[in-house]
Amino acid sequence: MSLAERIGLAAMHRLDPETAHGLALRALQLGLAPAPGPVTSPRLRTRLAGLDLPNPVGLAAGFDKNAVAIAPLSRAGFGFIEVGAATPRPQDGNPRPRLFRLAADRAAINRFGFNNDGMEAIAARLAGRPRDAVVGLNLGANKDSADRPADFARVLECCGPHLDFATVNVSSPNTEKLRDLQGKAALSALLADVIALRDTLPNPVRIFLKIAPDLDEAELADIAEIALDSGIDAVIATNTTLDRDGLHGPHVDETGGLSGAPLFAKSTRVLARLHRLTEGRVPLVGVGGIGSADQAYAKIRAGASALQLYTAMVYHGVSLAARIATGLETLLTRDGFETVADAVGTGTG
Ligand code: FMN
Repeated sequence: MSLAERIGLAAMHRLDPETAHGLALRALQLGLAPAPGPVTSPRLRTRLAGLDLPNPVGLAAGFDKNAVAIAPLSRAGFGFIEVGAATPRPQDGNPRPRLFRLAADRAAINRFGFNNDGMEAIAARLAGRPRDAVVGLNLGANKDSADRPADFARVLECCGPHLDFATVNVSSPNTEKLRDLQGKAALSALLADVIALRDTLPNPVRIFLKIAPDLDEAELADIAEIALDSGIDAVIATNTTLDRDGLHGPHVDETGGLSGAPLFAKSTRVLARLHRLTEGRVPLVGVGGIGSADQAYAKIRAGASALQLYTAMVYHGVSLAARIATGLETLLTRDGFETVADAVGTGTG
């Protein structure tokens, strides 16, 4: 991390976390954040569900909810970017405060509740996205919607022409009853509708499914079956957790989803389990608690074809993505892997 980034982060941590996040996005838009350009090499270049990535380190949903900083983020070293969640109508989300830093735990708790500018504003921004970046959108449903499954299809219809992939997010803990859509029957029906809509789009949009880390063994087996049968292109494991095990505080009693370091082990277990259950036949995106190249590598060895991160950047800056990609190259070289793909799932025994 550069001295300027270190000073910037120290100053940000004196502010309320949501205000600091707004400033970080503003700094990106103004070109004040690090922009090493795409970090890539023959070893790091990889494919995710048919998408060519310069490196496997992606930006997780929720950081750029309104798609305001895609171009600078794509210059910050990420191999791919997921924006959103977007809902059909604009939505304020839950009252503030709704984002908490747990610095002692290198973690965060959020209960934003899908605050966003709505699909039309987001589609207009996506239309101006850089074409050489890989960009996806996290699909959400309005809190007061009478038909939440239909919301996912509506957002996809509106924004799809500008996307490389779209993520069906039924795993946010911050919209009541949203996670009920992870049940087998509801999820199969929802994905069938989304895929039918996708097939009407002029461009090939990959459909990803993002799951919670709090699923039990039977629920995970159902997800694996759906992943194999529904025609989706990849699964993102995982979203934030409701667990509060082993935290040091403060803020541990806040409601919402926990992300960052304490999520690493749990989300990696779910990833490895899903890799085994699907016998490596469904591309997986590993997300949850990645803060170092070693952790990124562990997710790849547990079965991830690509990665995403968010919370560790709160503590280590946006330049972390480039540092992790560079560190991954070193680890792959050390262990004799010529490509990322060669290492996928090699640590699952
Ligand atoms: N995940 C989604 O699928 N949709 C969202 O809108 C979304 N918003 C988030 C907002 C915040 C403030 C945070 C911290 C996370 C959000 N996430 C969202 C979850 C992240 O995409 C990611 O799955 C999770 O934070 C675990 O990764 P991490 O430990 O690297 O942060």
